[in-house]
Amino acid sequence: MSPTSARETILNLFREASAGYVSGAALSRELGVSRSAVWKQIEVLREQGYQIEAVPSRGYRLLAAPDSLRPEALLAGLATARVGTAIEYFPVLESTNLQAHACGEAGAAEGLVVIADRQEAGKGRMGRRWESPAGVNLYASVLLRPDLPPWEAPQLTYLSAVAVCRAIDEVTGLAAKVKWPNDILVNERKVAGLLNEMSSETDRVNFIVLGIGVNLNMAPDQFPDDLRYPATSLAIASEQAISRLDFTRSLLRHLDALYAEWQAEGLQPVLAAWRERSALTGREVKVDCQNRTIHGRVQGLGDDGALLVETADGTVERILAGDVRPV
Ligand code: BT5
Repeated sequence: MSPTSARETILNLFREASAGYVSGAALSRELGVSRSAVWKQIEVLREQGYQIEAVPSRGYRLLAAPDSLRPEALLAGLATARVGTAIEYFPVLESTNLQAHACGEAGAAEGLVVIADRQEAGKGRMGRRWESPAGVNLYASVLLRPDLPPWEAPQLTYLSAVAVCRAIDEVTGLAAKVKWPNDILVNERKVAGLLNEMSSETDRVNFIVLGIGVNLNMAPDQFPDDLRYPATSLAIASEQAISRLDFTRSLLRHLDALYAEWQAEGLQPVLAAWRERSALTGREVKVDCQNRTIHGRVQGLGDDGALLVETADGTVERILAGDVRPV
């Protein structure tokens, strides 16, 4: 058993014991190692910020856990089938998408999740920047290897959008909405952004990286001044601190369930869930496409995921890529 999975098992046993004691003998039996080897891993957990009490006749007891996104904390009791089967955590990365892409090139299995506490060059779409301060938010990239032609890869953006909304609902009770194609809004402000990238052959996807950035505890003074769209964090919107660990575990579970549903039943259930949360349906918008700007009213989402916008002369435009804002 690797030291990381040993610590995952220890945290799992603490979780099962609620606030009770777990004996040193039980730990050494579960881990299949000596009691001094158990103690060594307890010391590592303490260095990571876990407060663990040791009482000679009773064993160990977890008093407080840090809001850590390390694999051992995330994986304990996670029980997902595919998303999060492996987790890599870094205190700092240029971009989790770049790291996950490199892992994909190197042959990593599907389900790998790359997480960073901070990004030095967090990527938005079209070369834009994603503000990624340390200690407050979630920056994650999930590696998937669906059997798919490249032109169908954008389907997975809808899947990650719905998963983020469900995690927001579950953890905060706030009603999260989706703004086509890749923004998640709370109270009309952007709280999360998605950046999905892929590696492909002409007719087959090698792998897809689902990049997910969620503003969890970001404070008002941590946002850049020149935002393209009004932004917020879940802590600002809900007026309470958000556990990064709870949020991330919830997100990985929803992603896992949606990915399984998508593979079994195709895109339509995901699109139905997306449509229910559409922030802009029925509203007047301006859409900036690469070479033109369209004004009109959002009708909804086509079955292929295109945004349908009805212009003043009654034409319905099918938009596959662009930036939308309400007017
Ligand atoms: C996005 O781009 O919304 C996609 C963001 C994806 C970020 C994740 S983090 C994990 C993974 N690894 C990466 O390197 N990236 C992904 P876009 O729609 O282009 O929005 C970018 C614009 O949003 C910027 O130009 C800013 O105006 C604004 N912005 C920057 N940081 C923000 C933040 N933290 N919250 C809200 N808005 C932000």
